[in-house]
Amino acid sequence: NNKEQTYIMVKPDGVQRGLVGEILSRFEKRGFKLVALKLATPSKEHLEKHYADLSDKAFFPGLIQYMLSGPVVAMVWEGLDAVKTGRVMLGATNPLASAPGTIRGDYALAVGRNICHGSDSVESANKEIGLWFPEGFAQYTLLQETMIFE
Ligand code: DAT
Ligand code: MG
Repeated sequence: NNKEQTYIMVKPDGVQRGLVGEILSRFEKRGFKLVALKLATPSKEHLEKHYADLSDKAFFPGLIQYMLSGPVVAMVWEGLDAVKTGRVMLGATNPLASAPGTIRGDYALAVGRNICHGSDSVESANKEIGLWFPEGFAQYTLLQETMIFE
């Protein structure tokens, strides 16, 4: 089956605005399994690795500065099509284009303050999970799994 893991992060603005519980709750209620979670204060070098693909963009320094402005909540969610569905739940990168009902479409306005991050492919999910959770994480069975997955 297409059970995947995706890296989801509440950015500093999401933490400051008290949206951690709301974002967690949306993934929980959708039926995804929480497999890793921590509050983190990453270094500049760590964030530059996370956003390495964007290093030649004009907004890159501002992006790194914003990401350094406070703690983030790092998490890994597992379930059917978790990468693509996670992106749908976040909404478009620019909140002005995010549909209402998505996290960004409900809570954000500016592309440089868009509250949350989600992996854009299975390949980048694996890379990001390795970067943010080098310690690994425990596996467990979600007891309600037979009610969520066929
Ligand atoms: P996403 O976060 O939806 O995967 P991305 O990987 O293209 O989007 O960019 C990473 C982050 O960089 C994005 O969440 C916000 C910021 N960003 C992207 N495009 C931007 C732009 N044109 N101006 C300012 N910040 C931008
Ligand atoms: Mg991205």
